[in-house]
Amino acid sequence: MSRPDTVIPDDILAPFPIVQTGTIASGFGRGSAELGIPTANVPVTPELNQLDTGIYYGWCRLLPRNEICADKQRADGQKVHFNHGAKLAGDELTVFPMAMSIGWNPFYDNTQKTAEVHIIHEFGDNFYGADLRYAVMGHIRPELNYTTKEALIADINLDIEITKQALAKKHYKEFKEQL
Ligand code: RBF
Ligand code: MG
Repeated sequence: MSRPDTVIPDDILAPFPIVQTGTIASGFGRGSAELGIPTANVPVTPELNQLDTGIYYGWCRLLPRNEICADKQRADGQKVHFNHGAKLAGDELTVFPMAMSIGWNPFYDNTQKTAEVHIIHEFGDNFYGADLRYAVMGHIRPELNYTTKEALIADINLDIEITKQALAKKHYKEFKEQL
């Protein structure tokens, strides 16, 4: 299947917005290391499960959790430091646009459904274990498989551009203030 065009509606259409809060877990470590596109992995809630698997745009805000820092291990043994967002400061605590993937990552053949948020901002530090409050505002495209990593990266970059364009529209901008 090739990538279908994204239609950005002139209003916020049901079932959107879907507003959720979830604690950020560590994923496979592929987003940053392999793709250069870090993602915050959040729980697949029943509300997300009702959506078709695919790529979505929306708003999000990081909420530090008052918890003791701890190291956790990934499935591959790699250590991950959970600071629960203690290093976040200033504008890092404001609302950002996000491009979100919900599904099975066909390019990687995952056996578990995941929900991953790429926050469109460059952060100074990691924030594993922080909470993420987010609003899914609209649909971009279905999940696709790719023959190369570069093709996947190119499509994610296009998703990021579509997200910025969509959220610049009045009806979405207005919602930003509510998150
Ligand atoms: N993985 C896929 O296998 N197919 C996709 O079409 C796909 N689209 C994505 C779009 C966005 C905006 C993001 C953030 C991720 C996407 N991914 C996709 C998931 C990607 O493979 C995953 O983030 C990394 O493997 C890290 O877990
Ligand atoms: Mg991730």
